[in-house]
Parts: sequence; structure tokens; C-alpha cells
Amino acid sequence: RPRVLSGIQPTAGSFHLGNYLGAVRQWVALQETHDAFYMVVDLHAITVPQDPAELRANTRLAAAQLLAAGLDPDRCTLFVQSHVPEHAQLAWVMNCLTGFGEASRMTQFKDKSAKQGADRASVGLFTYPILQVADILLYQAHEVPVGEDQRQHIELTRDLATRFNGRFGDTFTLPKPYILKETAKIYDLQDPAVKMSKSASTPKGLINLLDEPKATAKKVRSAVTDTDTVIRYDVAEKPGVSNLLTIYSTLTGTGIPELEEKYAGKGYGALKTDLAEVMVDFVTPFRERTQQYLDDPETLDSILAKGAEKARAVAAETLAQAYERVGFLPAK
Ligand code: AQP
Repeated sequence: RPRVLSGIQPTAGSFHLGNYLGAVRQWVALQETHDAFYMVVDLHAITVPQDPAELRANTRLAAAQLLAAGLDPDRCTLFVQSHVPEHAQLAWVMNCLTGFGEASRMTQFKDKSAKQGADRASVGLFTYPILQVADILLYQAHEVPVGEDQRQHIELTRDLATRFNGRFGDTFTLPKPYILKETAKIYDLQDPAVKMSKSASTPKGLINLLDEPKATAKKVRSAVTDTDTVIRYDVAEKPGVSNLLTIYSTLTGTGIPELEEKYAGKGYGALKTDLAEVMVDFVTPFRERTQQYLDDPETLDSILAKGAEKARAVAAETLAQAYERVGFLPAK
């Protein structure tokens, strides 16, 4: 079985719809066909300041949401990144192979550091794409299911793997991004020119899966569309409507042409009312399942402990090989 690896940050508490449709939904599908490794990336979370108690709670919460979304610990390896120290260890080696200019070109870093103010951004934020490189290479992943915003980091992973392999001998598998065109980028409901993100300018444009379903329905009903009335998928001319159609189509498994037909001659109000209902039907059981996992922290922690053990077995082997190739004297 080919291998996949991906991760999600435990920073925001609730996952948002972009996280789910862009990434987590694919993780659930890929556990059936791939040797799948998924992690809650707490090392990445501390690239921006975190309250320790909140970080701990959010890490459990992220794991609970992944299980609620459909990850099955018998079908995939689910773990917490900091439980596998090899991530930080390989990241150091990869840091030393990366050019300063090369790291400076990462657009995610540029965006995030601009938001924080250049002086306040941490060195960790600067090097986090390289930690991500280590995350992927440790598992010799063939594919990495992510949203479009992560494509550049997978490119960096390929570049650094090629560089390492060239300099020290074949060690790492070159991974490919696994990005579904339809859901590669889910847009903010209030500003369909930007991606839905936890650091959105207005909370009205962000669908948090754990929010009150009523509040979520309201956000859908007040989504920005356009002054036209025609319901048609056209990202350039009608980004707001197209975003709603994408979300609707993915959550219900109905093709976009079918939806266009269904809403022919009807107004945006009808589309939004129906989508609000679809969304409520989706988030209500998701919230319940998440709560069930949270109510049983012992089971949750034992799933994560088993996951970490399985992950470490793979990661330790790759790290040992990389250390040996680099020329580190083996510890006796
Ligand atoms: N809007 C999106 N559309 C499609 N995919 C998305 N992802 C995030 N936003 C969208 C994908 O979700 C996965 C986890 O990303 P993350 O751990 O970076 O989560 P996040 O920090 O909560 O993502 P945000 O909201 O994008 O955060 P900031 O505020 O940091 O910009 C990834 O595969 C990502 O591609």
C-alpha cells in the first residue's frame, strides 16, 4: 500500500470547514486505500504563542474531532507530533540543508509573519515549513493530502529530499501533493476572494464545525454572493456562489451541474436556506461524536499512545538512516 501522511494544528480549538473539506475528508477516504499516518501537529502550534493548558486541551480536542470525522485507529495511525521526538531531530538536519533565501520565499511564512508584525514573528515560524519537510520525509510518504495553501511546502519537501539524496545517497521518498481540485481552497463566506482561515478578518466568514448549529446556519444564510441572481458555477465571475456550490456539492455528494439545474430560476435565498440545512445536518452529529470522545479521555489517550508507538517505529528507522548518512557517530 502506498503511504500518506498529513497533519493538522491544534491551535484554534474547532476545525473549520476549510480544514475539513480541504484535508480531513480526504484523510478519511485514504485510510481505506493507503497506509495512512495522521497527526496533530502541536510542535507547529507553538510557532505562535500558546497558553499551555489550552494547547493541551486543544490537542485532545483535535484528536477527538479527527475521530469524529471518521478516522479509525484500526485503519490508520493517529498520533500527536510531540510524542515522536524524531520530528524535531530530523528537522534540525533539514534546517542545515535549507538556504536562508529559500526559506524566506515561503508564502505562508510571509503572510503569517506580516499578520504578526515582522519583529514579533518567531524563528520557529520561519523554519516551520522545514519541520513539515521532516514530518513528511520521516514516514517516506508517497502522497500528502492537504489544501492548496500547502502546495509550496510539498515542493520544498521534494527539493530538500532530492538535495539530501544527492549529497548523502538515496534515503528519502519524494512525496507528491494530494490536492483535490474541487475542494483545494474553500473561501471565506464574507470575502470569497480569500481562503477560509481561522485568522479570518471577520468571524462571520468562518464556519467552525463545533459552533452552535444555529449560528452556523445563520452564517450560511448571510454569505456574500453577488448582485446577479443566477446560480451558476463560475469562480471568476461568481466566487461567492461558486464557493457555496462547492460546499453543497461536497457535503451531499450531488454534482454541481445537478445543483445548477435544481436551482435554475430560483434565487440565492433558496440555495442558502437549503445549504444551511445541509450544514446543520452535518455539524450536529459531528459535534456529538466529538463530545463523546472528549468524555472518555482515557480511551482517547490510549488511541494516541498506540498511534505514537506505531509512528515511532517508522520514524526511528528513517532517522537512524539519515543520521548515519550525514556522518553522525552512532551512540554505543
Ligand atoms: N480554506 C481552506 N480550504 C482548503 N483547505 C484548507 N486548509 C486550511 N484552510 C483551508 C487545510 O487544512 C489543513 C490543516 O491546516 P492547518 O493545520 O494549517 O490548519 P489551520 O492553521 O487551522 O489553517 P488556517 O485556518 O489556514 O490557519 P491560518 O490562520 O494559519 O491560515 C491543511 O491541509 C490546509 O491546507
